[in-house]
Amino acid sequence: MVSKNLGIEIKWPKYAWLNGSIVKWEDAKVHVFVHGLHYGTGVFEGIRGYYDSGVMKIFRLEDHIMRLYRSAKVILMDIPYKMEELIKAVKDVVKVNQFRSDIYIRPIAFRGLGSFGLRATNPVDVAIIAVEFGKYLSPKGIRCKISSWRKPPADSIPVWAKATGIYLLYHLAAMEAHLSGYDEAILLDSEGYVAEGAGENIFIVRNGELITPPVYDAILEGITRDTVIKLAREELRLRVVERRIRREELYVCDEAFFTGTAAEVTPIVEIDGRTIGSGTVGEITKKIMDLYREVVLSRIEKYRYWVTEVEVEGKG
Ligand code: PY5
Repeated sequence: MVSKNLGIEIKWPKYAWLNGSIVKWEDAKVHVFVHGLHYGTGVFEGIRGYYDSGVMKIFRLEDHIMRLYRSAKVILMDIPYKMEELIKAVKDVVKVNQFRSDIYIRPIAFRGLGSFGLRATNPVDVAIIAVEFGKYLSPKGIRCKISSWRKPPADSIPVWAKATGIYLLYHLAAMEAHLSGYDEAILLDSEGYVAEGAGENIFIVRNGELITPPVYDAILEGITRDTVIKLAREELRLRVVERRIRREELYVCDEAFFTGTAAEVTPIVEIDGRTIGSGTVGEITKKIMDLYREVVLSRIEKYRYWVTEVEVEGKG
């Protein structure tokens, strides 16, 4: 059907963390009958680690782990570890792999093996995977397409939870955009307002102001979104407004960009065939991209509390 694999190629790491222990990559396995595989009953996170001379700088680790627990609560799932245990597990898996470049960390918790059917509350399996990972989308600017796949209304599947089942929608949206020759999808909500990208929050710039959909809309409460709002207000003294955005407003804005752990701050230079601003990286977008880079590398004292440093230099 789709002949070309459009995914990201990954070099397998040496180890992962599964249900309480570090295991060899080849042994990080679960049974085909796990509940999460069949019904999407899982929650996950995406966290970045930036390699900087012998140290892995993990960005907003605690905030990501906290969101994992919030997502689990929404889908009625208890994670069988304390938050501190998972934070330590992330550090352990990063350390043991002795990475020498930037990484992406994927904690995941899902209902495992036990009984069958939609009322099953099977024991929860937890894994933490870390892989070498570079850029996700081009920092030179990307071309987007409004997806024909919509966000569900507020009384449907909970988009606030970063739950595995919901990502079928985003997979379909991203595939549609790619198969139509675009880099990424933008999803509208059930009323037709702009929600977010397939794996990113969205911002526009109009008359020097930043505008982004509010968290009560059908979006994920992004940690990069929160970072950018704070940096724009506190460091760049910009006005940031959280309000609904119409599709037409996207076409005529001065600048637009995505935020996300994988996407970081990615400029959007075209939407549905309309050039955004000058068609290159906007001035405010550039400032935010540069500032974000400084912050994740813990070069700015005030925001060092967001960065967890793990020594990865060792023998071997
Ligand atoms: N919206 C959606 C639907 C997302 O999947 C993500 C993160 C974001 C917004 C941004 O959230 P944050 O800034 O907290 O990362 N997406 C994942 C990521 O790690 C990738 C999923 C494929 O960036």
